[in-house]
Amino acid sequence: GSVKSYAAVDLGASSGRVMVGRVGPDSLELAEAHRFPNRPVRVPEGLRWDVLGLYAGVLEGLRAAGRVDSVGIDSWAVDYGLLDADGALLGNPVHYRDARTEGVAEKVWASVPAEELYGATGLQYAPFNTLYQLKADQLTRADRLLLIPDLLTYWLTGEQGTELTNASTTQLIDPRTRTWATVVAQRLGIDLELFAPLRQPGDPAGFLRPEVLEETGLAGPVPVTAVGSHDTASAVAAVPAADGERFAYICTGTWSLAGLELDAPVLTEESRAANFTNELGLDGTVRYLRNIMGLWLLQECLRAWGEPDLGALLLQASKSPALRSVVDAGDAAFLAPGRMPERIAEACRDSGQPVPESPAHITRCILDSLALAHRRAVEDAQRLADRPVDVVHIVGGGTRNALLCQLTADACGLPVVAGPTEAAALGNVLVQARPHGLVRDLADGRRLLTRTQPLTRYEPRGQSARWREAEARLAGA
Ligand code: LFR
Repeated sequence: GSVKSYAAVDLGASSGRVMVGRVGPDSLELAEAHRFPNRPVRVPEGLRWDVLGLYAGVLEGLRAAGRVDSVGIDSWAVDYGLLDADGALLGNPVHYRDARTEGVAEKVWASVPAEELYGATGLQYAPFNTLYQLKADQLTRADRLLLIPDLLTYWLTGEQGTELTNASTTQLIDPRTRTWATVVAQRLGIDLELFAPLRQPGDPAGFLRPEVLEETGLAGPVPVTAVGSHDTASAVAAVPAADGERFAYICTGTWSLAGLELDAPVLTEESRAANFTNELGLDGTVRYLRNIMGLWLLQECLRAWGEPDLGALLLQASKSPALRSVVDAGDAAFLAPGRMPERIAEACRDSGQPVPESPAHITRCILDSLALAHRRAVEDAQRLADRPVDVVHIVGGGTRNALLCQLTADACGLPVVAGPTEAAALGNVLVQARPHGLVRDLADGRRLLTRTQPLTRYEPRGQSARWREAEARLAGA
């Protein structure tokens, strides 16, 4: 028939899921086949991903998904597995929150100054960019590096590649030419032969191996399609913007990724100083955005508090005094796990603000701070790219948090359109539907989303003076 089914594997920092998207000429439905936790593991040598556990979850999900016309995988960015000459994995992939990259960037900048690196790669500074991780690793036995989605694709199909949107987070891609930054790599002594050839979203990535078919009970052949394998690239592809709409987006989840979709990178010194990144999106686009700590701040507090009921906590937070204390939710000081309520309290104390004590007050502080960081990112992006917007789209897990959406509308002084929640999986599905002629391009996919996905609109409540005051308070701190 004309309706096709796609399995979208979407791996986030705290959970993985296999979703089944059914796409027809004028229909798009998404259902969950399997969801599993993603628990980073702390061993004596540091923080590691349980990548075999994730792969087992993927196989279980494919079994639950049943007959599909193709499979696509996206995940968080920057991390990778190293393989030996026989293609065997050398150790567990290191978690981007691991401390081994401390001080590495400074050493890299001694060879290629930060300004030059930004001019060549357009990537924000983050201690975990693949480039810095590579410089912290022992590579002597490594023959090949595969980014996480490419590693899982390799295990499914036996074929190796490096998908472009995720490759753009390595700091080894030139966002103008959309290929390897060979000069930078050379100057830093990084052998680009370590990487498998680049693959574009929409490219075929092989077929499920016979052993995988057997384990999942699927009948072959089942093709795997390269999608925007960086979860944020897939999520941005699923921003339900109307034709011609001038929009900013915020992809919410463990992180908030806030910015604009552009057709060319912004590589100015001002942009570097503001720590905006130029990651690559679908169809020649650039994801011009800033990383904000996101709901990680709340997730870590919930963990510290023994996982209380979130709904009740958010209700209390909504009744707590607004903007009493705010912290800089863009601050890399919040990157590492542990002691989050204390760290937030300390940040408030150090900046001379009231110290939030109760979980409700700390939660309110986090949500106010996130909304404020959203406001700053949306404003900075418009100014730095010279591209004004009329609306902010929020996609991802944070769309379930009505308070965060409303506060973001208030802080930005712009209407917020919230949804879809499973944006990354939808963006993944929409790319898989392209080879079947069901979706032509980004705009076509977005038309389908606006027609089929439930969206919630939040109007700003006209309190811009209060947000300006909070912003000034933070800047003065
Ligand atoms: C979001 C995300 C961000 C990236 C961070 C680390 O899931 O992919 O885009 O900066 O995780 O990989």
